[in-house]
Amino acid sequence: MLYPQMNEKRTVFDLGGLWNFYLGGESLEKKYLAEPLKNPEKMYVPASYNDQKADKRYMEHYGFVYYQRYFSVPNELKSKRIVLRFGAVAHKCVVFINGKELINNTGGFLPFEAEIDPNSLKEQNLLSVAVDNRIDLSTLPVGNEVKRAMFGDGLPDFESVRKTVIKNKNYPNFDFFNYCGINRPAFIYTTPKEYINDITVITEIKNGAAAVKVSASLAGCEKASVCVFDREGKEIIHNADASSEFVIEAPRLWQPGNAYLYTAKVTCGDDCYYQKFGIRSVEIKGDKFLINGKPFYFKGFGKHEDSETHGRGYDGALNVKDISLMKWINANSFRTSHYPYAEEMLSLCDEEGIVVIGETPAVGLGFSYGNEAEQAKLNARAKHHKEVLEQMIARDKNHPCIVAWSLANEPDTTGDPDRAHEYFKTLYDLAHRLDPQSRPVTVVVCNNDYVRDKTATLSDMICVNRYYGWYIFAGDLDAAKQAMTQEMEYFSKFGKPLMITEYGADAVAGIHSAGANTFSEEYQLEFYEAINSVLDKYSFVVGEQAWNFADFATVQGVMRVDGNKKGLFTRDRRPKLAAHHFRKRWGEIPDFGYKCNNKGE
Ligand code: GCB
Repeated sequence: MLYPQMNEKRTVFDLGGLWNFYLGGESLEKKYLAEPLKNPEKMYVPASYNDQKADKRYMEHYGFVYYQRYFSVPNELKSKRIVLRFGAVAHKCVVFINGKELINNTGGFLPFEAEIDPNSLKEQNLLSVAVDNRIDLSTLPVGNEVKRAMFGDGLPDFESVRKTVIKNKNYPNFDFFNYCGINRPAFIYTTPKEYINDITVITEIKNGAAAVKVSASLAGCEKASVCVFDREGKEIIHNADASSEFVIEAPRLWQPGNAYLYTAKVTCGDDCYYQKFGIRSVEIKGDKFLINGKPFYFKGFGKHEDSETHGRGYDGALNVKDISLMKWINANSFRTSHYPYAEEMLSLCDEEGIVVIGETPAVGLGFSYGNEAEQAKLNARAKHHKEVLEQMIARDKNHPCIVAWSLANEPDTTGDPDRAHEYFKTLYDLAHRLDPQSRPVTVVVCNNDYVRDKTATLSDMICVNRYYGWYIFAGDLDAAKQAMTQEMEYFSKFGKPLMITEYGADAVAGIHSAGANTFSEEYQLEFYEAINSVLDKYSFVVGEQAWNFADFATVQGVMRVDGNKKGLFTRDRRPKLAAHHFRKRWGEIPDFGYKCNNKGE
């Protein structure tokens, strides 16, 4: 799916800014879509709504909210194809224009769009969006469905409290705050009536040259042609046929930390689109992960789209800061844990040479729920999982920064190992079939009884989240090292590359302890020193991504001190003690050839 673009044939109008807003209830009320809201509040778009107001009703909301604004389209553009596009609205929404439904969407992390009939437009048009933030067993990410208080087992029966006092609310089966709303940029854009619908770029490096194919899916117009420009804007390929392959001699490669992007201008009839692309290869060979033929070592993070006030909303300045901090700490990569990130962030990573593993929003997956109704929800979720995988690859396929796909984070693959194997086999096959660049595919696992897992054999690279020294053996780093060693010994037998996609300990910034007690910055530092000393012993371990880049918001509860504090940076992006350890360590670990002999093995 192409990102909206302003060029000589296309226009884009940004719908960001102040919208009218109303906090609704559990059922959809069409009057708030069809008619202008009375005495509306103001809410900023793009951003989550939860943290924009002081009142906790916005944080605790369960159900629908309504957004409205007016827009106009200049008369001279009414002969064009006019499209309304949202980057992401979490989690379900219905969109009305002038009292009529235009589109609805399920899934909070990927774009969707619909054509607007120019004849339906007036001078001022009412655009309304109803957004539902509820999560359950059928959604991704997964929500639990118990109306329960945070009381432990074995306490008196609080049934009557549950029934009367405790409001319905979301119980995320995942560890990040369920920030919702119009989280990413919304646009109206125009194209000619006959237009370029999609572009796919495939590159192959052969004997120092690059074979490139830029194919276009066309709507109405016939036969597209391609010109390619280098980074300085010099035309290096003139009017190639979009259906055939051409060669770029002595290409400049896209490399981690040293990005180089070309631009393909695709023209068809009266339309054109400028598609950036990079030339790089990605491949798994034995137990190595190769980028441009060389063994790459992942140094970086699991992250979140999370910040004060914006919540999960798109914040371009913060993204620039985060990438700059990654360079400061000598990281080269991150995983889009636990959902596809904004397209704008991936474009930034393309430019900055940051390596990304793209993850679907499948977090919190279990496979064995009791009754029939729950089973039906699981089936709906399985279908949705395929849809989001398909949409994510369609959206992100051309980004050189993306080098692998993660199908899910920490599904329960050992409760019913055969069922999990069957479930993921379908998804692995689908991802391999859909990706024109054949990137490696993985599932990020974290099972305590990991020997029961049967999905590791399906993965191209094994990805493990592990918290020895925190959830298991908290405060005992000798035991943690031994348990980690035991697990690495087990996985070394698969003959595949393995990456630690999460490990970490909460550290509350400013808590210090000479004895390195849990929750202190010293403990977080010693935790990483201990676990890293184990990882360094195994050459099949091709990467370490600390959990997390920065502190982030979660649900309230006794497990979290004002959110998850496993960040190497605070939520406002100040480095903790352990950040300095990584800055030094990663400064000494090269991007390529770490733990390899001089043959790169
Ligand atoms: C995990 C999850 C991540 C959590 C983290 C933690 O295994 O993948 O979403 O935030 O642990 O800190 O507990």
